[in-house]
Amino acid sequence: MPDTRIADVRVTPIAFADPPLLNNAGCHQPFALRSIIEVETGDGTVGLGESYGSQPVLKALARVTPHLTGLDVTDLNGLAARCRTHVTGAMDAYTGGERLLPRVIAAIEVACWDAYGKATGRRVCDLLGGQVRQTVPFSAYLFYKFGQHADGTPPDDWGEALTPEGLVEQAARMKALHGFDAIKLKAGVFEPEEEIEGLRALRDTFPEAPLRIDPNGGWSVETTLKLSPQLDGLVEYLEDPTVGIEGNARVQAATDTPLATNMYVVHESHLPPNMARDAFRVILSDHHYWGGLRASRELARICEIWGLGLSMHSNSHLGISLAAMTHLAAATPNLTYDCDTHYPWQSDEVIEGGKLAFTGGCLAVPEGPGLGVTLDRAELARLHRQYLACGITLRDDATEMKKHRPDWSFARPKF
Ligand code: GKR
Ligand code: MG
Repeated sequence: MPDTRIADVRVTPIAFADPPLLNNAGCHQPFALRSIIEVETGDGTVGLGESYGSQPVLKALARVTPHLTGLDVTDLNGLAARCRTHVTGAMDAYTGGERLLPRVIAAIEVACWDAYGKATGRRVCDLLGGQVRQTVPFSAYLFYKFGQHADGTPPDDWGEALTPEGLVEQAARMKALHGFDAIKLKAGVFEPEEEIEGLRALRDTFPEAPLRIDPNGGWSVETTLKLSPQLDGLVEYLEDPTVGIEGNARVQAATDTPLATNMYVVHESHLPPNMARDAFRVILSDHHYWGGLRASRELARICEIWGLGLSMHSNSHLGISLAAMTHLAAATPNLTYDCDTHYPWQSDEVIEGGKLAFTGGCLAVPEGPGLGVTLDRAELARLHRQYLACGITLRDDATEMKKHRPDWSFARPKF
């Protein structure tokens, strides 16, 4: 029997290059932050996790990790209890307004699953209940974007995309490179009519592609009610058009197009009010903030019972997160839409063998035990140096946007 008790937990903050992508909150900074988690067991097995890299999450992880020694990697209840004890005090420090505890549990939990899989020769999707699909479909995630960062960093090779033509070009490239079927447009940036014009251009060019639009709560209820007839039949779902459960319930009552969310149903406490108000009919789950892979499987079951659609949200991320998302999706029977991923926007990588490759818009479950990926230690060290050098410790899209457009100001809803 392998010794699967935790002997050591290491957390390494990293920064990787990120293009100037636009959203309702502003513009992406030149570097995005992540943390790489290594859980080492008594027999020397190392399990991997990838999570947020902002200061509050790093601080909370630093509080918890010294207290995990001796815990079995299969004892997820024990992990949650220890995190609960040690994260509470740090919560006040988390200014993002997001819940820290499920993020911290998730960060370590994924590495525990990987360690257990590696120690026993099992894949994580098998441990999660068994593989129900050979490959996992992902969507082309389009962003309006500037051609270059404000700091003068050399331009990326995607170029500027601020018009319908720019979006079509971006989608064509994304499809040619990765074969994605569904297309998601990150919106809430320009006047909604302009963004819908972009969607129509995508529809004209890709008549078969399922489309989605995500203004991140950037539209008022009134604006959304006015525009939603134009979206009926054009999009497969409308993602977080306006703010909050109440506002979105008003929109959902007026349209047959399902509303989806990764903003307002992000914790179990949001599920009952969502069901009571029939606000969102699709949950875009994310194991990084739902408390990990086990909690995400439970969420999937809840969605199945209550007749909610289910797919996956993403943030800027690297290959360990993508591998975890793929194992989870492969073991989730009721995945009803193609998953989101920012992965094509990232050129840096922290796993051996470089970037994972999509085929026909889908990713096969990485081969091998656990998550099926291993750390490229030289790249980890380089991205950690990049973290130390870049000086970014918190994601701040608003400040970044003001460097490009000094008159810009944040508002949600904005239009
Ligand atoms: O990367 O700019 C972005 C996205 O807007 C991200 O922050 C969102 O969390 O992808 C996400 C979403 O679907 O809302
Ligand atoms: Mg979203």
